[in-house]
Amino acid sequence: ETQIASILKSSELYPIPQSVKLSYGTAGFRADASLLESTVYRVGILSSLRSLNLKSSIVGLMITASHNKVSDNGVKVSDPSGGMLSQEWEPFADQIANASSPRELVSLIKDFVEKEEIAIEKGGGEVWLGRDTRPSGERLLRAAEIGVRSVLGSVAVDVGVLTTPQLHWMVRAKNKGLKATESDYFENLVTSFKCLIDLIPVNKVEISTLLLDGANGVGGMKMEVLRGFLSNLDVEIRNTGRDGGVLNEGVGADFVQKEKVVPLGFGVKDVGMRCASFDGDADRLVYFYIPSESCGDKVELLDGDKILSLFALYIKEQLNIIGDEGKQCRLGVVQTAYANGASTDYVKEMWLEVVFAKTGVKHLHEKAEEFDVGIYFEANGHGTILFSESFLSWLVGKQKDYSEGSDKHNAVSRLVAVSNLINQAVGDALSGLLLVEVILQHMGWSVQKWNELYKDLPSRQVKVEVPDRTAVVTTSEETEALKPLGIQDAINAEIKKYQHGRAFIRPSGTEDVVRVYAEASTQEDADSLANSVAQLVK
Ligand code: NG1
Ligand code: ZN
Repeated sequence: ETQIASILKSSELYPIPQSVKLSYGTAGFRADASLLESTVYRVGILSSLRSLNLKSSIVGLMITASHNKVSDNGVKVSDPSGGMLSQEWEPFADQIANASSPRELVSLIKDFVEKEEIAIEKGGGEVWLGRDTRPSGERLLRAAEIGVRSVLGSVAVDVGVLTTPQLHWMVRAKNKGLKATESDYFENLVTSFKCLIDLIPVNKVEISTLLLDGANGVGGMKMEVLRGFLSNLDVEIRNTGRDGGVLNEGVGADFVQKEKVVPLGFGVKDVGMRCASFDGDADRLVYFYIPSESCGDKVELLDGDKILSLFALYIKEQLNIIGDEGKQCRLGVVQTAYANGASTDYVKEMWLEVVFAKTGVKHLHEKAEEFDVGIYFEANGHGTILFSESFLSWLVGKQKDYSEGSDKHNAVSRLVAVSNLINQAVGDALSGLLLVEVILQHMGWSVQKWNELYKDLPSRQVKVEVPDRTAVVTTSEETEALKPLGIQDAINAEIKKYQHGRAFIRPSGTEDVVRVYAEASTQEDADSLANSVAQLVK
């Protein structure tokens, strides 16, 4: 058969490197870029099959390693809905990525096609390929194209350098029959942002400049474009990647959140200013400011939990304005074990439902979909707000019922605009930033005032390099370790020594490490608890 011949032939070009064992972890495959060509090629094949399996809906393939170092790269797949690849396909992804010969690869594909009843002979798959700014991206993108096209009759469309959420947004829009280019993406942000600005009751504050750390990656670059279309937002972009800085090195959301120190390019001159950081592919956003008592290196961090709290407050306010009918809306919050305990208490005090999911946005997203309005955030700044179709159409109906200019009409219009602004596919630093900015203007708040919503419990995260991270197995909520045997008892014994102590370990899904998280009533205690648990892991 020609199909088999086609895959056999192209796979000869991409032999699998010796001694790599890859797994489609928290966020696709990640590794040193030099090891990834065969993987990306194979994910290209998988993406074509996924598209064919879903009646030729468009699938996205993104080449990025997010916040990881510039010499790494990775690949992840966007389903036609704009969400992550269905978890049912992950085992197949693992199998083909690790197939040791072209023959084995072909036979795995053949079996899978039969099992899933994919009409491969019909052709017609379509895959959109995006990449971040990593130098290895272009070469890997070529490998993906060859993979996609080796499924005969499938087309690969190179959509260029994008943020991860842009690609997800475009895939989702295209499959809904909407306008789906990058300019449509920008236009949508600009229109809904302006709409929310126009709905601010009174302009209480003068808009101060926002300082943005672009992580020397794609996000800063895109923000420069977006800024050109926006009024009511004054943003100075640093770490754009053009001034010699290295992607994610001493910069970016992951660095700021984990180290709690200022990124390069920021310092004592910026004391008190409102600052934000993107990660390398702009699906994470955190805010911070440099407190006046610091010597310019420590930051006061406003992480994903604080962003979530701000969003929850604003949405709740709109629902309250709508009144009894608004209160029928099921507004819920999804967090992970990394959420600061103080944030969970805060949203519970607002009488919101809070549920917990495993680390990795695919898990949070799934749970957020169960609400009318589901807000999910990882502490690291990845998150968004999902609106159910039925709630959205209810809102649109109400927009007609209420008289224009009334408080209720305005509240409903704000919610509709939020649903357009905030990326419904995945967490998106650009759209998240615009929503934070508009809410702060709406409330008339400074970043300091926002930070006072609640006070974080001191926490510390460390990572431990181990020979085999899979030796650590946790419960489904990841708060307790089941293996190695006995380690949880030892961890519990450490926790007991501290006031408000909480700690857990889990194997990373994106790096070869075991992560340790600890919280306690003082920073010293949190540090010391994290360190003693790390000792147990070593
Ligand atoms: P791992 O490496 O599995 O901890 C990290 C983040 C996740 C998620 C993914 C994808 C932490 C503790 N973990 O996963 O939340 O964002 O990367 O980028 O921040
Ligand atoms: Zn990212």
